Amino acid sequence: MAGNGAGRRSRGNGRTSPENGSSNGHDLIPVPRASKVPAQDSEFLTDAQGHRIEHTDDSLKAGARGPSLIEDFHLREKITHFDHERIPERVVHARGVGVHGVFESYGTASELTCAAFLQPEQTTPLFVRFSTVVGSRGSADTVRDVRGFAVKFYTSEGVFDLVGNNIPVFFIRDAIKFPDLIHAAKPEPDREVPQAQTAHTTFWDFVSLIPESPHMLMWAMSDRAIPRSLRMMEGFGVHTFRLVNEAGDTSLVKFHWKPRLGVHGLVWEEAQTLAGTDPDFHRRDLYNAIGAGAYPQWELGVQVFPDTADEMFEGIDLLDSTKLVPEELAPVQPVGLMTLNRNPTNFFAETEQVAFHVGHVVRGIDVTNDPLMQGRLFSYLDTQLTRLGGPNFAQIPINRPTVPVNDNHRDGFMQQAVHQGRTPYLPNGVGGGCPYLAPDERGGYVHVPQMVQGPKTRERAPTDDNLQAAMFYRSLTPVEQDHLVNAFRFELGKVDVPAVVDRMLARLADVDADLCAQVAAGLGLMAPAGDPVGDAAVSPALRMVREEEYPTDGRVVQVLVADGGDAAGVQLLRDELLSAAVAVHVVAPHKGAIAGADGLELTVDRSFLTSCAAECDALVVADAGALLDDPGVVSYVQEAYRHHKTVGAWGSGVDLLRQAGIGTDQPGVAVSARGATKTFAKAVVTGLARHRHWERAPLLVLTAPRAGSEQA
Ligand code: HDE
Repeated sequence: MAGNGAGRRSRGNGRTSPENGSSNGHDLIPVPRASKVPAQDSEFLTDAQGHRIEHTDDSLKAGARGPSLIEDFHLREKITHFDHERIPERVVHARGVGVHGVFESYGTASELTCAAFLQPEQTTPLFVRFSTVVGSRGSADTVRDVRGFAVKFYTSEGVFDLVGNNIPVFFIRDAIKFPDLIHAAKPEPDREVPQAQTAHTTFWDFVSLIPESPHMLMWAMSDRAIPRSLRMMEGFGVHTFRLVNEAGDTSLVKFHWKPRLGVHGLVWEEAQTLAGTDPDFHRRDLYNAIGAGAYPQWELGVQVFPDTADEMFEGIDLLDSTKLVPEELAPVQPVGLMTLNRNPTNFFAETEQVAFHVGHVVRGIDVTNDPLMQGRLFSYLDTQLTRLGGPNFAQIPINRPTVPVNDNHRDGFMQQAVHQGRTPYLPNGVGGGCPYLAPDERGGYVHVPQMVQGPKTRERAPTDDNLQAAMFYRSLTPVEQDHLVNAFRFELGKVDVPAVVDRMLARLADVDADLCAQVAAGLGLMAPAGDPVGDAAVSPALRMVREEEYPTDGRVVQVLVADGGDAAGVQLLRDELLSAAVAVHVVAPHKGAIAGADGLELTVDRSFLTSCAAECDALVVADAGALLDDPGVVSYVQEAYRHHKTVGAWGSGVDLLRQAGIGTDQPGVAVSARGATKTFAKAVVTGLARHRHWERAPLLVLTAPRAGSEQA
């Protein structure tokens, strides 16, 4: 017997629930077929009505050459269903990839919240969908964009969705501006270009007119917006949430996901190359890593703030989603571990149909008054009605809670349940008062009774919009700043209305004078004099580039080799790297297999035609004379080196490095005089653990004269 609280005793009115099920519950009478959606359980091909089909290659025709007959019900059903296979893509975050996983609670949040899944020793299944924001469903993975980081926890108290991004702040402070922002960022409506890009006039026109945008723009122009892998991104709940514990005490928190593999970006040139050579780069990377057992992990953590009447912390407005709280002021306290460990078996059923909603919260977690969050609370439910064709999307398998449901909702398009009984309403007497209301102590959701009052107004709270933008820029390492400057140059370089560029430079001048001067120099313009932020605190936690070593799980090493090369050496290297959870791709002039000098055959994973250096984290040139003659291979190796990757070689491979102008004494360059030894493999792994060797790149700083300065 399922659902409906059958067998539970109600509190309060003293009535017991009906022994044989309620008069209004789900599936109380066994319904053999209706509760099981027919899909693929016949050994014979059938039509949707279960009729076995004896022929599906030719339509029913009057004679072998037609015409086709309209009475061919199999033809009509097949084509009709095909015609309706697509659903509307998401209006934003259309391109995404989903994966299953599990969350293990450390129990450290139990003082803060009564949410069951955050109590000690709780394990909760979940589904994550990562996404880009601007592009269509078929767009490339590696475009410069914010990444969605949405997690659906199937908790023992119902579904909790943490619908976040990989950037902790947002472009706007009020949901009413969201349609404007997205209209400006999406392809321009007259010609529908460009695809999946913010590098165009209307985006910069809009954001340069929005006072609160500079902080988010810094993040969006940083390498955070071109992640190396979805496995190497932080995640943020962005808004402040309110937690409630069993005693009813509340605190304000911001959620953070910290990846075990560190936070790493591509370099811009790689991102662009990959968009052409492998538009599915991130999707493939995640799928392959999970398939290979290199399960990515993130720690969930919270920054905790006292729930004061003004909802401020250290002068920072906790209801303003364009602000973050530096981790130096409020450290992130770990509360659990997420492991992604299972790829979906059907993209449409799971990744495409999953429906997240900021309003899917569980007892112990409440929303706040942030005007951005409030708008989202409306939007997510609303958008699914169109996208998933009606109000019954919670019955789609990927969206179903794992707990019994008895919602009194009835009917609607695509209703899957065969409801029983006469009383889908409350209160009722005829149905025995079922389903019962759950008081707080039986898990009923209770909103925090926060006092809210104020005049009706369309005002916005006062804030400093440039301070944290300056903090972000000034907190970065020089190499990160350099990338950010170049991103602004690229994006503004694609704007075809000069007044928009001038206005954006003026905005940057109010953030940081050097930043503005460098961007202006790249555009061949004077830097306007602004009113830059004076002293801004610096937050080292905002840096991606750190003096750390990271796990190498799922990293990719390409080994270049040709016929007559040291196949045994490649095999040894591959075994050593595999034991460090590193994937090895053998790249050779042709597909199939190469014959080593030692007579050993080596299977080739990619030819030079089907791979590029942007797809690897490190590159090793094996002892293979034939490669030396190919100038294409020289530039292939140069590209990996130019992108600061670990590069290695042995035997004649070392000559190829020299030919490419790569000094073998440079950081992150591993060469071996004794072939592919274990020590050599170890040096490659050590290099990989650094992600990149930025110290190889001297920065060339180009600065424009400033208006009003002597140079001008
Ligand atoms: Fe979303 N957003 N959003 N958003 N958002 C959607 O919901 C919206 C915002 C985010 O993988 C839509 O199901 C408004 C912030 C993610 O399925 C839609 C506002 C953050 C995803 C919507 C925002 C997000 C969405 C489109 C301004 C980070 C993908 C399809 C207030 C905290 C979820 C859908 C998935 C998707 C509305 C701003 C994250 C239209 C109105 C801020 C990760 O409902």
